[in-house]
Amino acid sequence: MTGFSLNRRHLMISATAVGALAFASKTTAQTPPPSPLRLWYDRPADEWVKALPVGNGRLGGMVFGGIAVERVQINEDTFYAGSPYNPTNPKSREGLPQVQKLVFAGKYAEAEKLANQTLISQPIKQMAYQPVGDLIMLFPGLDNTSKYERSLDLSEGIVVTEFNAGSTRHRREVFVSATDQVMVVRLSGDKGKPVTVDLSLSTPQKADIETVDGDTIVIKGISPPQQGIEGKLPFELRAKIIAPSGTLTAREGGVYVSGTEDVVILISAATGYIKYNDISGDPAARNAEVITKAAAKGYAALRAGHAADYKRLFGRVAIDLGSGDNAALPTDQRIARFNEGRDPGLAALYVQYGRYLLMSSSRGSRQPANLQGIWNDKLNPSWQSKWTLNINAEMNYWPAEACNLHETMEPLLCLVEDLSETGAKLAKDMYNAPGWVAFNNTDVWRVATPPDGAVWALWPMGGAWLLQNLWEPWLYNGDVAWLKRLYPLMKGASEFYLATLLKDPNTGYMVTNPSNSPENKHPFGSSVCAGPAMDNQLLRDLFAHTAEAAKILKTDATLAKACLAMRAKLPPEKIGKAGQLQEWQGDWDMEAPDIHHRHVSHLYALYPSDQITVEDTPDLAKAARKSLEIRGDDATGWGIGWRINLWARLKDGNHAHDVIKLLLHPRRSYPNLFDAHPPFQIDGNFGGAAGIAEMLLQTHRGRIELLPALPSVWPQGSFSGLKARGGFEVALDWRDGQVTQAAISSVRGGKTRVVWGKSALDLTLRAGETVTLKGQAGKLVRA
Ligand code: FUC
Repeated sequence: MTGFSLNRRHLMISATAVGALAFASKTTAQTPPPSPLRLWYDRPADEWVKALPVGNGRLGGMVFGGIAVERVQINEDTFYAGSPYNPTNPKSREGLPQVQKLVFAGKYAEAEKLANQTLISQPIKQMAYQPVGDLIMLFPGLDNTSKYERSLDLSEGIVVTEFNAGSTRHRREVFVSATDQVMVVRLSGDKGKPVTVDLSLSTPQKADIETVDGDTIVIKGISPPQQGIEGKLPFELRAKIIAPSGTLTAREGGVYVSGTEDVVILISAATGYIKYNDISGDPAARNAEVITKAAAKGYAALRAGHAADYKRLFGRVAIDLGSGDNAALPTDQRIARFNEGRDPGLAALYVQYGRYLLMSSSRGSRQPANLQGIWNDKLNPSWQSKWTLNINAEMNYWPAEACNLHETMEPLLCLVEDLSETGAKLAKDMYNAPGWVAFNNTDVWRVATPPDGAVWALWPMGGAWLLQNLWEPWLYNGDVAWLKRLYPLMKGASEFYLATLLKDPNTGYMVTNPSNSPENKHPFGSSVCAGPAMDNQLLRDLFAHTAEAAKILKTDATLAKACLAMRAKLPPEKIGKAGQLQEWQGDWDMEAPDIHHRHVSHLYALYPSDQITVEDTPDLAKAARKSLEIRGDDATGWGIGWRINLWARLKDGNHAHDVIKLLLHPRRSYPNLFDAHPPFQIDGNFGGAAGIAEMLLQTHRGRIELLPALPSVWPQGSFSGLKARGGFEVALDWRDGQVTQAAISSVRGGKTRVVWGKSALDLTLRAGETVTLKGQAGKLVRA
């Protein structure tokens, strides 16, 4: 056994060298037939945002597809800087009433200043998500390469790199199995041609590297310190090399393999994280167990297990929006040319890629998809690559139910369960209130306090919004076990707001104070305010849902009554002087410093909530449309993603498609189709995927509306497997913009109204029943 330490500088240098070498070999492309479910490229990735992601919800990889030098960058979803900590500002109990007084007196800038001193977290920043390391593969003697192609096949969940070198066709596969919790890399040459490769692991972390048993490379370390919080979380990355017909030569931190027909590398990463307040796990034992079991299973069984599990989830949905001339191009070129209008299939691929990313970054663990899903190569990623709760974490889950991936919701529920514990302590310490509260951000240590600065983070509604997300699975699936788990969290949040809402001396309504309309400055030198429209909308949902859940579960009648009574005292929506939906209690929108702000928080009522609809509240819908027009279409990636959903809810498919064109553009989509905030932030992928689905099917308010916002550029197409609230699934075909056939299946039996344009049909279905409808002269009829 050999063991030695590498310092961070060494490892950084080796990673840079890898980047430079990836392009060393010359390539010629071969053009594969277009496939609606493939991302593919004719050259290796020379940047991280060109590499292709793999993941099982917990363990993630970015595959570069290099020829002479290949790199798989690796993440594990619990690996964050620091260790358990509580950053509650010790002055918060004392500062809060003073800040509240200043806000009600209209002294907003003073309130913000005092809040920064007394309410904002210490340390001010939260802990950053960390990369674990890299698998580096050096292949000597690969000259004269041709017919290069690397791809991610979404129907299989596998990244494949293939090319010819001399007379050998090389094939490299990477996937991460959720069944076996292991990353699998297989390197092979065709016709039994031998493969030679020098394998090593590296890490940008301070760590020890050793090679054990002649075939296993191990990196061990602890999380880095940050913001004065000590790094204490142990991590381990382990790779076992299996090459039965070859020779393995072990060296410090690496293994040289020669003369083998194929090499399989099994990779596992783990940390000591068990819960936000418990890091006593043993990553080495976990990795050893995973790898021993995987090795005993063998490559063929691992791949078959992955395929079966992956297809069970991914295969539920199909979407066809038509094909076009550009569909056969490599994916980066499709993005660059999407605005030519000759590639409707790329929008369908965007939905399916969103589904792929969600199932690859949110399952089998307590960590939901963070700002980058699970993929991050930086020690100091933007916004710490954690969870921002004033849009980003919620947006990640917009496609989860509609696009038939309920399993991905579980980690979000776990996060909120944790936050209800840390947030209960904060409610007590800061407000002396019952229940729980979470502000604008959280990290793996489940911090609930407001970080960064009051202008961004002094928004006590993070929990309320997350609970709206978690209410959706109940609406879609009607699973009482889910509701029973959710209800105590809703109850705790409601109790907090019942105890802390204040009577606004200026209006008499009950309001949050202090708060902000996420990150948007009003005209009075701050964002800090009382009772912004979004808070009232969130509270209307929370109180109504809590009361409804209490009724269903036959419990807490008094609390339910109190919720509904408080709901009636919240400020109503107001229409301002420009005809817009007011963002604040005062008619301040048109004087705000940035009327094109990326956040559209006051439009929460239109989407994701259904408090405003074109049918039921037409005046408010008109005002929301005005607000959206004033804001404009262009924004950050997620800002665009939200706007697609909003235009879909306004039933304006052509406008929604104009916004899609902004997203499917190199400004907002990297070559690997990752969303560009910029920088990479995954929320836009999920918001965009949900928005496209929302254009095809809307299912709020007891209706299933077919093609509610179909743009003229998708005259024909089909989908199947999209879910409808109430426990239904929908399949649909359309031609010339007209429904040809629709199939509505009920999972648990129930009533619904199916709507297409002005035509509607009321249906009552038995559990397991499918009703087929067709479109006839603009009307829906039973087939
Ligand atoms: C919110 C947004 C930013 C960014 C950050 C992670 O603060 O306002 O645009 O997405 O989250």
